[in-house]
Amino acid sequence: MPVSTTPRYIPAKIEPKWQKKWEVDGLYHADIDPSKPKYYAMTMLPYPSGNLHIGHWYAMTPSDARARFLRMHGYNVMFPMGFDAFGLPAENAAIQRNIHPKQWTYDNIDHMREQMRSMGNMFDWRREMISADPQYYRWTQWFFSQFLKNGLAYRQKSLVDWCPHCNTTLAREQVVGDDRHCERCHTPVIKKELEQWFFRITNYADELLDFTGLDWPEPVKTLQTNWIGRSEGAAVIFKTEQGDPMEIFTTRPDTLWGATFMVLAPEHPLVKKITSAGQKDQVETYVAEAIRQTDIQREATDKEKTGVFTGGYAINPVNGERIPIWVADYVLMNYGTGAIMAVPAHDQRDFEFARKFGLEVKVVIQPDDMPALDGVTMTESVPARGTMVNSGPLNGTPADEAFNQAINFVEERGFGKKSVNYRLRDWLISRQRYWGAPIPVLYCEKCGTVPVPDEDLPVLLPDDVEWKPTGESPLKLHPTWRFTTCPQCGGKAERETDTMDTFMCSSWYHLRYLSLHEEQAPFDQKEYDYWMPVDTYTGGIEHATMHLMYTRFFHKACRDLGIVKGAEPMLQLRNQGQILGPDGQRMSKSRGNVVDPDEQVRLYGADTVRAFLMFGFRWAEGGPWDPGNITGVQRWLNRIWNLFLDAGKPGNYSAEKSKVLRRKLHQTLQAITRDYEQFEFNTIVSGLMELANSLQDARMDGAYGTPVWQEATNIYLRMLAPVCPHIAEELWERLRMPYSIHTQSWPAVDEQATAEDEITLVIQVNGKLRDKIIVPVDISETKAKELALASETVHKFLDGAKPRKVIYVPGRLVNIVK
Ligand code: ANZ
Ligand code: ZN
Repeated sequence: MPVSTTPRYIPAKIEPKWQKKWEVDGLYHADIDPSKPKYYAMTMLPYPSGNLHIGHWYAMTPSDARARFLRMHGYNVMFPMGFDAFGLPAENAAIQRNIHPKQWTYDNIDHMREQMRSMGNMFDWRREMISADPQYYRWTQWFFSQFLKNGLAYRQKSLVDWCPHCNTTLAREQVVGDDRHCERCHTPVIKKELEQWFFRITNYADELLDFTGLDWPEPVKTLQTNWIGRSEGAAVIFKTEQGDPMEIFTTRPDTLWGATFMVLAPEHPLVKKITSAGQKDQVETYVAEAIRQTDIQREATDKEKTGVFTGGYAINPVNGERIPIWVADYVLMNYGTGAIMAVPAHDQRDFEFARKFGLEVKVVIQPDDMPALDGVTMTESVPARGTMVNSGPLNGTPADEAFNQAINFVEERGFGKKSVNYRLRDWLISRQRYWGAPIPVLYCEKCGTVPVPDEDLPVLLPDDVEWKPTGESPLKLHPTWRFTTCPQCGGKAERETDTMDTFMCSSWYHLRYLSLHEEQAPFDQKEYDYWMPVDTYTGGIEHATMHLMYTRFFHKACRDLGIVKGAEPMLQLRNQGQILGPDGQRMSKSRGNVVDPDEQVRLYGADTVRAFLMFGFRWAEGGPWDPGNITGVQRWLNRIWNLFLDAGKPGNYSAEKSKVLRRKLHQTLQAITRDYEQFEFNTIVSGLMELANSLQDARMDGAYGTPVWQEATNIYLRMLAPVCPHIAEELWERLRMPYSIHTQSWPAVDEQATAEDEITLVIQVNGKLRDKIIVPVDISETKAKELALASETVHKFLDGAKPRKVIYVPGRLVNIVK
C-alpha cells in the first residue's frame, strides 16, 4: 500500500490565511453593477455584548452559505454586517465596573468583529455600520425630526411601564410574562406617569396587517396580526340616569338587547360621578385595590370575578331598559372605551360575573339545535349561532345577519356607529438613559417644543456624565449639555434629556449599509434604487413583534414622507431555530451547558463548525448540540481532503461506470441547488457526504484522472464552496484551478445525465403490494407483465390460482387480479 504524501488537513493553517487574502483582495465587496441582477441578503446584526455565541454562528453562517450560493448563481450579492451598539447593558457595565459605556461597547465590537471574521463569511466590511457612531445616530435623529415635523411623533403625559431595576420605561413589548416583568432583568414592572415621546404606529395598523407580496413565515405574520389585534364592532352610547353619555365598545352589537348591566374599568372617569353615597366606601376601596394589579392579572380568564355595584344606572338606548352600572377589574381602561355593556347569556366572563352577583341573564340568541334557553337555569353562556329572540326589531333574524342589522339600527337612530378597535398602541420611544441617541428636541420658554435644526445634528452625547441609577437620564445631571439656547428665538432652552429606544436605531440600519459615508442624507439614492428592497432577511423569530414590526412601520412612514419607495423593506424573511445545550436545555452560563464557538473553531476549524451547524439541525428548528456528531463532519472534511489531493493513476474505468457516476453527480447537484433555494441546509451537507462516498468508491474502481473524475472534482468543490469556503478554496488552488473558487459560477445541471435508466415497478396481487422489481425505463408492457408473473412472491400469493387479469400502469405498477 503506497504511503500518502499528501500534507495533512490543518484548518488553522488555511483558514486565517484565506480570510486575510479575501479581505485584501476585496473579494466580497458589493458595488452597484447594473449588468447583474442584485441580491440584498441581510442577517440580523448582533448587539455587542462582548462575545459571539453559537447562536450567532447558527444564524449567520447558513445565511452566508446561501448568500454565497446566490453569488455563484450570477447575482451581485450584498451581505453586510454591523452592530446594534446602543443599549442598557453598556450602561450597566458602567455602573457596575466603572467603564465608560462607549469604551465597553467599542472594545466589545473590536473583539466580536474578529470573532466574526473567523467565520469566513462574505461580509463586505467596508459597509459595517455601528448605531452608536455619531455619523449613524445623526440620521437616527434626523428621522425623528422628520416624524416630528410630519405629525408622526408626539409627546404626551402617560402612565408608562417602568422597570425599577433598569430605571427606565419599557415598551409594551419589553414587558413579558404573566407577572409582567422586565424582559431584561426580570424585575416586576410598575406604572409611572411621565412625559413621553411616541410614534404613531397605530396610523399604520391596517396596513401592517396586510402582508401582500411578503414571503414571510406564517408564525411571524400571525404574531404580528395578533399583536395588532384588530376587532370589528360598534361604539354605542348609553346614557347614565343623570344623562351623562357612556360610550362602550362591543364586537357584538347584535346582543344589545341582551345587556343586563354595565361595567366600568376601575380607572374610568365616570366612576366617581355615578357612584351613590351608599356605595362610595366600597367602590373606593375596590378601585384602589384594582389599580395596583396588572392588566394581565386582571384579564386572566380563570381568575375569580370581582367587582362592586356603583349604585348608578344606565339606560339601554335600544329598548330604554334601566340597567345597573358596576365597576370591575376585568374591564381594562386602555382597551376600547374602558366601559362595556355586559351580555351574560352570550359572553362567558359576563356570565360568571352575573352568576356570582345574582344579576339578570337574558337570552337574545336561541341556538337552532338546543331546547329553548332559560336565563335562570343555563349554566354557561352560549355562542352566537341561531336565531335572534327578545330583540325587538331583530327577532327572527339569523344571528349571523344580526351584526349588520344592529349596526344599521344604532346608526339610523344616532346613538352608535360601526367601529374598529386595535390592541396595538403607539410606540413609546423615550428612554431615561444615557447610552442611546438623544432625542433631538429643545424646550424653550417662549417657543415651546423646538426640533433641533437638521444642520445642528447630531446632538452629540457628551462623554463626561456620571452614572447614578436615579431613574432619570444621566444627561439631566449634565449642566452645560442640558442648558442651551433656542435656535428660534435665541432665548433660554433646555434639551430633551431622554434618549431613543434602540429599536429606533435598528429600524433603518438596512438603509445605512447602502452608503455608510454619505453625509448629505441617511443613504445615497442611487444605492437605494439599485439594492432595495432587502431580498432575504434572516434572524430569530423572537423579533416578530418588535423589531420586525417597527421596521415595517418605519418604512411605510418614510414612504409617506417621500424618503423611500415601495410598501415593504424586506421581501423574504426566514427564521432559524435555536441551538440548545447538549442536555437539551437552553444554553446558559448558570447551567454550564454553553458551547463556545471560539473553542469549537480551535478544535475543529471554522469549516467544520459551519458544516456541522448546517448538517446537524433543520435550520428552522434547531435542537440540542451533539458533540459526537461534529467529529463526523470533521472526518468527512479530512476524507475529501485526501480524496482530491492524494496522488493516483488513471485506471480503466468503463463508460458504463462513468455514466453511473455522472448520474449521481448531477442528481446531487440538482438536489443541492433546490435545497439552497429552500433553506434546507442539512440535506445539502448530507448530499455532499453521500457523494463523497460514491467518489471514494469510484476512485478505488479506477476513476481517478478520467474525465468524469475531473468533472466531479470541479463540481464537488464548487458545491462545497458556500458551506466550507476555506477548504474549498485551498483544494481548488492545490488542484491548480484559477483563483478564486468564490468567483466561479454555480455548476449547471446536465439534465440528461440525471435521468435514471432503471425504474422500480411495484407488483400487486389484488391491489396489495407484494413485490418490487427493477426494470429498464423503456420496458415493454409484455415484458413487464412477464417479469411480474415470474416473481416468486407472486406465485406464493396466487397459490396456484390462474390470474384473471393483469393490469399494467406504465412506469409504475403491475396489478395481478386472481
Ligand atoms: C358585548 C358582548 C357580547 C361582547 C358578547 C362579547 C360577547 P375583543 O374581541 O378583544 O375586541 N370589551 C370591550 N372593551 C373591553 C375592555 N376595555 N375590557 C374588557 N373587555 C372589553 O373583545 C371585545 C369584547 O370585549 C367586547 O364585546 C366587550 O364585550 C369586551 F356576547 O360586548 B362585548
Ligand atoms: Zn425659543
